[in-house]
Amino acid sequence: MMKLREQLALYFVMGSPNCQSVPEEVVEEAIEGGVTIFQFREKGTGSLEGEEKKRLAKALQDICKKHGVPFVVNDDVDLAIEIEADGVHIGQEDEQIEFVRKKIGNKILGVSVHDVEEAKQAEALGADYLGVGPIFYTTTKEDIREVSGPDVIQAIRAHGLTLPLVGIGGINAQNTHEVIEAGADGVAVISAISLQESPRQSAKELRAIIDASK
Ligand code: TZP
Ligand code: MG
Repeated sequence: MMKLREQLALYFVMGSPNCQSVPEEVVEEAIEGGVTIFQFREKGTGSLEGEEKKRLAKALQDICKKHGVPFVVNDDVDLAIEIEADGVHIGQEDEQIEFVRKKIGNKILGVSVHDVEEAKQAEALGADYLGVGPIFYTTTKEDIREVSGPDVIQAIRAHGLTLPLVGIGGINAQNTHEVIEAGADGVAVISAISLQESPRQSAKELRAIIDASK
């Protein structure tokens, strides 16, 4: 199996509100284009709940399994455990890192951080990888903290943190190289894949830039 650091190269994050067409098709195409890890993030206006949410989660998980791509659930630790997801991703406002770790055992645990202090703390508390952002301005998430630019990634690396990490927020084909060059192992994107005319082609382009920037 690939190491987590390598699996984080092109991290596609998505839920049904982020799609213009059928979510299953978007995910399948994106993976065929070169996505290396997927996060189910069912949030925001019109998002599914309960059984409908679970049904979509399982359908997307099946697609990921078929392609050998890790399937991570955002926030919903109980859903992740119930459907035996590969991992969970939590933010600073979600359940405590130590508590989630106890619940999920050795599943992948990703934590969103905004600065060096949060990064240090998440590493110390047992995160497997960090999602750092928002790197650039984005309209995809409403309650974003201050935009940091790729410099925050450089600062985290300069403090000696070696944990695998991805940048997130406003990342696209034009600015991906800056994020990798700052020291990220990969980029996490929503709209740069989900809202493009061809998720497959967009993923393919991003993947080529990432591979060339390393
Ligand atoms: N966390 C920080 S920014 C963001 C999340 C989930 C949204 C990223 O979406 P996009 O479309 O890639 O800017
Ligand atoms: Mg969260």
